[in-house]
Amino acid sequence: MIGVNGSGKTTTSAKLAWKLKEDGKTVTLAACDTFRAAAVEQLKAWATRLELEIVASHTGADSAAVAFDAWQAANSRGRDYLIVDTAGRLHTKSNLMEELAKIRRVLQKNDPTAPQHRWLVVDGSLGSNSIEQAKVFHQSFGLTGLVVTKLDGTSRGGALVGIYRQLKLPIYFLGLGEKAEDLQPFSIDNYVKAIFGLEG
Ligand SMILES: Nc1nc2c(ncn2[C@@H]2O[C@H](COP(=O)(O)OP(=O)(O)OP(=O)(O)O)[C@@H](O)[C@H]2O)c(=O)[nH]1
Ligand SMILES: [Mg+2]
Repeated sequence: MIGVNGSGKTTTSAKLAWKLKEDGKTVTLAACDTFRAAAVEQLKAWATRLELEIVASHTGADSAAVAFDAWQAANSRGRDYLIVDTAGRLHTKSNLMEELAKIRRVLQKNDPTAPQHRWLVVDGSLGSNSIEQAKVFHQSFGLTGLVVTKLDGTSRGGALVGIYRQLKLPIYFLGLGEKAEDLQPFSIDNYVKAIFGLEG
């Protein structure tokens, strides 16, 4: 999970892990935001509340080392998914972008195809600003998809059309609130129906 500060990465990581678990999959979370104070605690709190497995170190630890350990733990326990939460970063800050590349390299040491998905978490209430950010992340990391969050507010959904048209990346999930169950698989049919006020 990657994206700019506050876009919803940590919340989405927890929501997604919970959804997968509800679907009968086994999931490990990796707390790789070792940059922002309290970020590790935030994901740990989700993990405790939702009874999710988590691999975490402390603030200031090497995020790539956490990713490495988490991969090893998930693999040795035979887990289906490893979800890596990362620190919020501006696409213009090259040292932080380099840190993401390092996390990726370290995962690839274990599995050359990892991370199989690179999802950008985008705040859907920010409009065209998020499209520019997404383009840079896409150039750097080859995104495989998007999660668009905060679509429960008043700005509901209009931005999605622009994001979809310009980036041509699949939108996998929508964030529709702050609770675990507020993550909805994206479907164009349901989206169009919602815009017209029809039943999804
Ligand atoms: N209303 C609403 N709030 C959301 C949604 N997703 C996340 N939030 C809230 O947005 C705030 C930031 O969410 P985080 O998950 O911490 O965002 P982040 O990208 O991990 O932030 P950093 O790690 O600081 O970059 C929190 O208060 C979340 O509860 C959503 O879909 N709807
Ligand atoms: Mg976070």
